[in-house]
Amino acid sequence: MNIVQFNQLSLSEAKSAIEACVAIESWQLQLVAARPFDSAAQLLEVARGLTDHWQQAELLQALSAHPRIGEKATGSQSHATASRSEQSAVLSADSQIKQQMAEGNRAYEQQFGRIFLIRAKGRSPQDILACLEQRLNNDDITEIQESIQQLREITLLRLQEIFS
Ligand code: 2AL
Repeated sequence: MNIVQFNQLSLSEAKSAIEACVAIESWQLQLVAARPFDSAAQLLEVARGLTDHWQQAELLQALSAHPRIGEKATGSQSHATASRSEQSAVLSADSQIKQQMAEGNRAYEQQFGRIFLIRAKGRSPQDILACLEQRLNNDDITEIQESIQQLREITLLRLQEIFS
């Protein structure tokens, strides 16, 4: 989609166009309300600014739409399609790495009470596993901030993809 088309959509059409980026309705509504944009670059800058205040509540909302790392999202909704594409390297990794990831996910969820989130695009399965093991050493506050940063990266990459 180009930015002129996005500017001209109705509110609900524009919200639908970007809702796969992140399951935080306030972010979707604020971004749509900030139209018109002069360029895709300006849209991305505004979109990034709207993530600045994200805290634990926003993280928990967004996690509901993310499969575990190493688990294939099901369905044809656009966020599931995006997830399958981001996780394609992980989903085709060898069974030993997948097994280690499943164990890491279990340890992470036991420790923090929510799922492990990482921007998978551009990372190898080995990198992801190393990050998972390293992040198990974080305290909860550090780990919330780290997860929010990963969520920002996923969100903005998805947005960039829509307007590329
Ligand atoms: C995901 C996902 O679905 N896409 C991505 O980059 N990371 N999931 C996750 N648990 O980290």
